[in-house]
Amino acid sequence: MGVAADRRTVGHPGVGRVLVVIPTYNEADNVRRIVDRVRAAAPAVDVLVADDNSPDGTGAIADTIAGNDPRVHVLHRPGKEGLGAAYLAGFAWARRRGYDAVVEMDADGSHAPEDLPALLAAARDADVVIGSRWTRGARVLNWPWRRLLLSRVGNLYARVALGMPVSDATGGYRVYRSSALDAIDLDSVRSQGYAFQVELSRLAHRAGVRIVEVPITFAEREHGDSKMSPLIVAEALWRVTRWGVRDRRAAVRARPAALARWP
Ligand SMILES: Nc1nc2c(ncn2[C@@H]2O[C@H](COP(=O)(O)OP(=O)(O)OP(=O)(O)O)[C@@H](O)[C@H]2O)c(=O)[nH]1
Ligand SMILES: [Mg+2]
Repeated sequence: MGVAADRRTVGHPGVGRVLVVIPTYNEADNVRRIVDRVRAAAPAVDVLVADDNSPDGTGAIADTIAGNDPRVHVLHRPGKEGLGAAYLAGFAWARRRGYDAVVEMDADGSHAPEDLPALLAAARDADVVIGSRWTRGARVLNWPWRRLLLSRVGNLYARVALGMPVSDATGGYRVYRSSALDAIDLDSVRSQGYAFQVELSRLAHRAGVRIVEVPITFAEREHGDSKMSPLIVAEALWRVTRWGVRDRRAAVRARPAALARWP
């Protein structure tokens, strides 16, 4: 059976074998809930919990779940290295096993697994699908105004600085088809926090792959503690500014050649 036929008949219709990567650090109160919801919402997808040796025992809980469900897997990492590193390890895990698409999803319930079928439906005709909080039809529930403001301003800045037509470049609920991962040089990625999502958006945009956004219902976490920190915000601000400056310099350098060809 050829790859195209596989994609129609194996895994998620039109997308193929899908791995949902869920990075965890101290998500003992959330990991079982989120995995159960994913399995109920999209029974044909596999799940990989990428745990950074959480002191609260999240990894052991994930092992128990995986022991009872062949579609659930656990990647144990030695220590806390940040969201970006956990995702890169999860992507590599997926590619070694020939998955056709990977999904990024937080463990804390902010990304509703019930929205996953809509994201995967959009992935039939796209290389990257971004679950967006800031597109028509999206909803953000129970977020304090400071977080709303940070996300709106951060996304506006990223869009203007990087010239990307993406409304939620910092959002972490996404589908990457293997076509997108092939087009992006993942080895060059150094970002850790929100910057990781922006960097992958930027690389996908520059690679010219098809990016679509789908409205999601985003909810504030109910259990456990946030890992968001001023350092994570500062990293995103610094990196976006640096990429923006670098892109503008490159555009200016390219201009004389363009003028020489004119008219
Ligand atoms: N493996 C791993 N996962 C992490 C790390 N940091 C955060 N995570 C996970 O990444 C996801 C997002 O982290 P959150 O703490 O929810 O960050 P956030 O969504 O920006 O912040 P809140 O909105 O306040 O929850 C969660 O599933 C975390 O457990 C890390 O260093 N390693
Ligand atoms: Mg969160």
